[in-house]
Amino acid sequence: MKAASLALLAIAATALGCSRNVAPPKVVEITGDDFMKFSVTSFDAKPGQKVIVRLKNIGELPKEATAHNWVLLAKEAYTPKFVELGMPHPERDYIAFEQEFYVLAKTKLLGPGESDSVTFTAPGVPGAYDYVCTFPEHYAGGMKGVMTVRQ
Ligand SMILES: [Cu+2]
Repeated sequence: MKAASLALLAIAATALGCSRNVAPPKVVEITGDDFMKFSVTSFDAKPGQKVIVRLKNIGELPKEATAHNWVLLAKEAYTPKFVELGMPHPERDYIAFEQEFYVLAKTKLLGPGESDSVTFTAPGVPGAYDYVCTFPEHYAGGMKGVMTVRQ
């Protein structure tokens, strides 16, 4: 998303916030590196809050060797199983078809230097929502985090 449209979004949301008491959008900047780590492993959001996650792959390894995405899962998902079932599906960014309904938001799979952002509405139900990188072995290597929804 372009900076100008993001600024407009922020202004619009702020105006909305004044009149309807809705939290302004939350922007979360996350990087992924060649060591299978997200720079942000936890953040909070309010129920129903608009959230913008921007992911950048700051690694240098070629995309075939290491790529990163950011995938937020429903609370009902069993995260290790979700990741495991996705591994045989590079053509689907390592997300199994039958598990896709657990995905609340996701970025593209990114090679070195690439970035992507995703805008979504935080769930209305408070609690802990896992996020992962689905590239094989990255979750096992620690490429994961938690978005906590609370008032
Ligand atoms: Cu990764």
